[in-house]
Amino acid sequence: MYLLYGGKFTRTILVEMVMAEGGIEYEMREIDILDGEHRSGHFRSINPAGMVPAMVTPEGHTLHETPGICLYLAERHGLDQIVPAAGDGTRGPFLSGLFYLTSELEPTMKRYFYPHRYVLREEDIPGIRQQSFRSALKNILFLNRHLTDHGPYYLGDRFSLVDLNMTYWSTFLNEVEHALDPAPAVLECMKRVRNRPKLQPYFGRIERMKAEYAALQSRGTGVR
Ligand SMILES: N[C@@H](CCC(=O)N[C@@H](CS)C(=O)NCC(=O)O)C(=O)O
Repeated sequence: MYLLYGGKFTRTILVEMVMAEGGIEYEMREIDILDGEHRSGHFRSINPAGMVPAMVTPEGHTLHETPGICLYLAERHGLDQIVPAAGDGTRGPFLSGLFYLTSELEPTMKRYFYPHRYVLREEDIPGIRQQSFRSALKNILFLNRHLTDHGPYYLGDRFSLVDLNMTYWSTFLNEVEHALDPAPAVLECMKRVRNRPKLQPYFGRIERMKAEYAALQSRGTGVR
C-alpha cells in the first residue's frame, strides 16, 4: 500500500488524481501545512525537504516532487494513456511539456502563492504577486500557442499528465476574472480535463479549497 503525505491547500491532489485515473489504492496521511506540520521533526524524518506531497512506496522508498511521483505511479501501473511509454512517438513532446510546466510555470506559481518569501519589505508583496501572475500568464500564452496548433490536448487527441498539470495551475490563474480569455485553447483543454468523470470531484474540491484559502488570506492567515 502507498502512503501519501499531504492534504488540504496543497498540490497533493495532483497525485490523488493520478491514483484515481489508475484505480490505485493508497492511504492518506494528513499534514496540516497551515499549522506548519510540514516543518515538524516528524515530517522532516519522512521528507527532509519539508514539503508535501511525499509518498512512501510499498517497498519503503520515500518519493517527493509531484511530477516525479505522478510519473512513477503512471509508469509502474501501466497508465500509458496518460504517460506515453519510452519509444512512443509522443514521448518527446510529452517530456518537453511536463518539464516546461515544472521548471517554468511552477516556480512562478510558488512566488504567486508565497510572495512574502521573496521580499525584504512587506510593502513589496503586492508587486511580487502581480509580477508573478504576469509571468505565469506568459507561460500560459506559450501553451495556448502549442494547443492552438496541436490541440485540443497537449498531445493532440490524447489526454496526458501535461494537460492535468496545466489545468491544475491554470485553475488558480482563473481566479482573476477574464485572465485566461487570451488563451482560448487553454480554456478548452481545461474544460475537457475538468469534465473527465474520474477527475470532476477533485476539481470540485480544488474550487472549495481555493475559496477557503482566499477567506483565510483575507483574515491575514495562510502558509508562512
Ligand atoms: N517541487 C515540489 C514543491 C512542493 C511544494 O512546494 N509543496 C507545497 C504545497 S503545494 C508546500 O509544501 N508548501 C509548504 C512550504 O513551502 O512551506 C513539488 O512539486 O512537489
